[in-house]
Amino acid sequence: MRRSIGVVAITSLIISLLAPVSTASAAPSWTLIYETTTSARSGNNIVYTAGYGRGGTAVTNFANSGKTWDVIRVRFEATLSSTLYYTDVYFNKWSGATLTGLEFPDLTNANTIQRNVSNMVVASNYSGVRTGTFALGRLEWWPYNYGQTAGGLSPVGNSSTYDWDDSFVSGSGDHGSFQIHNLTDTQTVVAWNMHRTGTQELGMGNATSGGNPDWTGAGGVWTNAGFKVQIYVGDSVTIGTISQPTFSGSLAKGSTTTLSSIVNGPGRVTFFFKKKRIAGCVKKVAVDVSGSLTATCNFKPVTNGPGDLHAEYTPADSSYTAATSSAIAVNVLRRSNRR
Ligand SMILES: [Ca+2]
Ligand SMILES: [Ca+2]
Repeated sequence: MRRSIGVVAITSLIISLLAPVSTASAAPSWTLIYETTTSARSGNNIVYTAGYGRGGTAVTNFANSGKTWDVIRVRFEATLSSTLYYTDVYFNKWSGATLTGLEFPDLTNANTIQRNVSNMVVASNYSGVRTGTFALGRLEWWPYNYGQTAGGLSPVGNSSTYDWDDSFVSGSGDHGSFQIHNLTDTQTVVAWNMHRTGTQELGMGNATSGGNPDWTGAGGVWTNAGFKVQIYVGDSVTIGTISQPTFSGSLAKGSTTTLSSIVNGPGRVTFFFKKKRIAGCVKKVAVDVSGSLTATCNFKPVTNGPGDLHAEYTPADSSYTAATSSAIAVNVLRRSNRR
């Protein structure tokens, strides 16, 4: 019996050491920069929540922070049949994107964004929205009137309906479109159209009434009770961390001890003694040990005397930054045991 228990214990240890560590990239850290809870313009202007407007405290503080951003997120909330739903979408920043360019499009800033975006991630509590990660999405954001004809992007939509491929003319009218589409599934994800005073055309997923998938002309199905649209920018890169190396017992010349360090992301660890790489302790893969990504190696000092140990983390991919641990001062004892 004892033997079988031992086998089980060893087997489970091996399994835990070999188990793949989740390498899903960490959730981006988000900063809310713009928000509106008013679905209709006031005059030429989208009405922002105090502090989250154009040139507001939020966007100004973010700009002044010097933080980088590589993802853009839109959260949209509106009501259908007395239930408030949300859809939350993020996608990669495109080259040339600016903070002011992400202001809601209105007749004052004349912002227009008609483009495809990549790596769209969709979350929603409304069943009509397909959730998940999609390779390609499209934004149709402008303050003007628009037509059903294709706008010149690929893939091409239906030129007889208002859908994920329409066209606008700068300066023409003031209907307005703030739409996000999932091109992988050719589905409208969120729509906020008709920004004039009146009944806005709101929706999540493809339109469920009228002949236009993007809710154009289908005002009043979804209502602006609880209406909220937020724009966030985020950084999907996580700062890497690595703990100071630990070991058990005392270090002695000629004796083997196990060094270990914990990192916060997938990758490899190299251990150093007196700032030199330790043989056999180079690029050790961090594995999940009781929930912590831990790298270990055997260290057998060849000389005695004082020195310092530290470790360096090399991430598996660009979603984490490299890191160097603090050093720990140690004193390697003389060979203590008989040979
Ligand atoms: Ca169209
Ligand atoms: Ca459209």
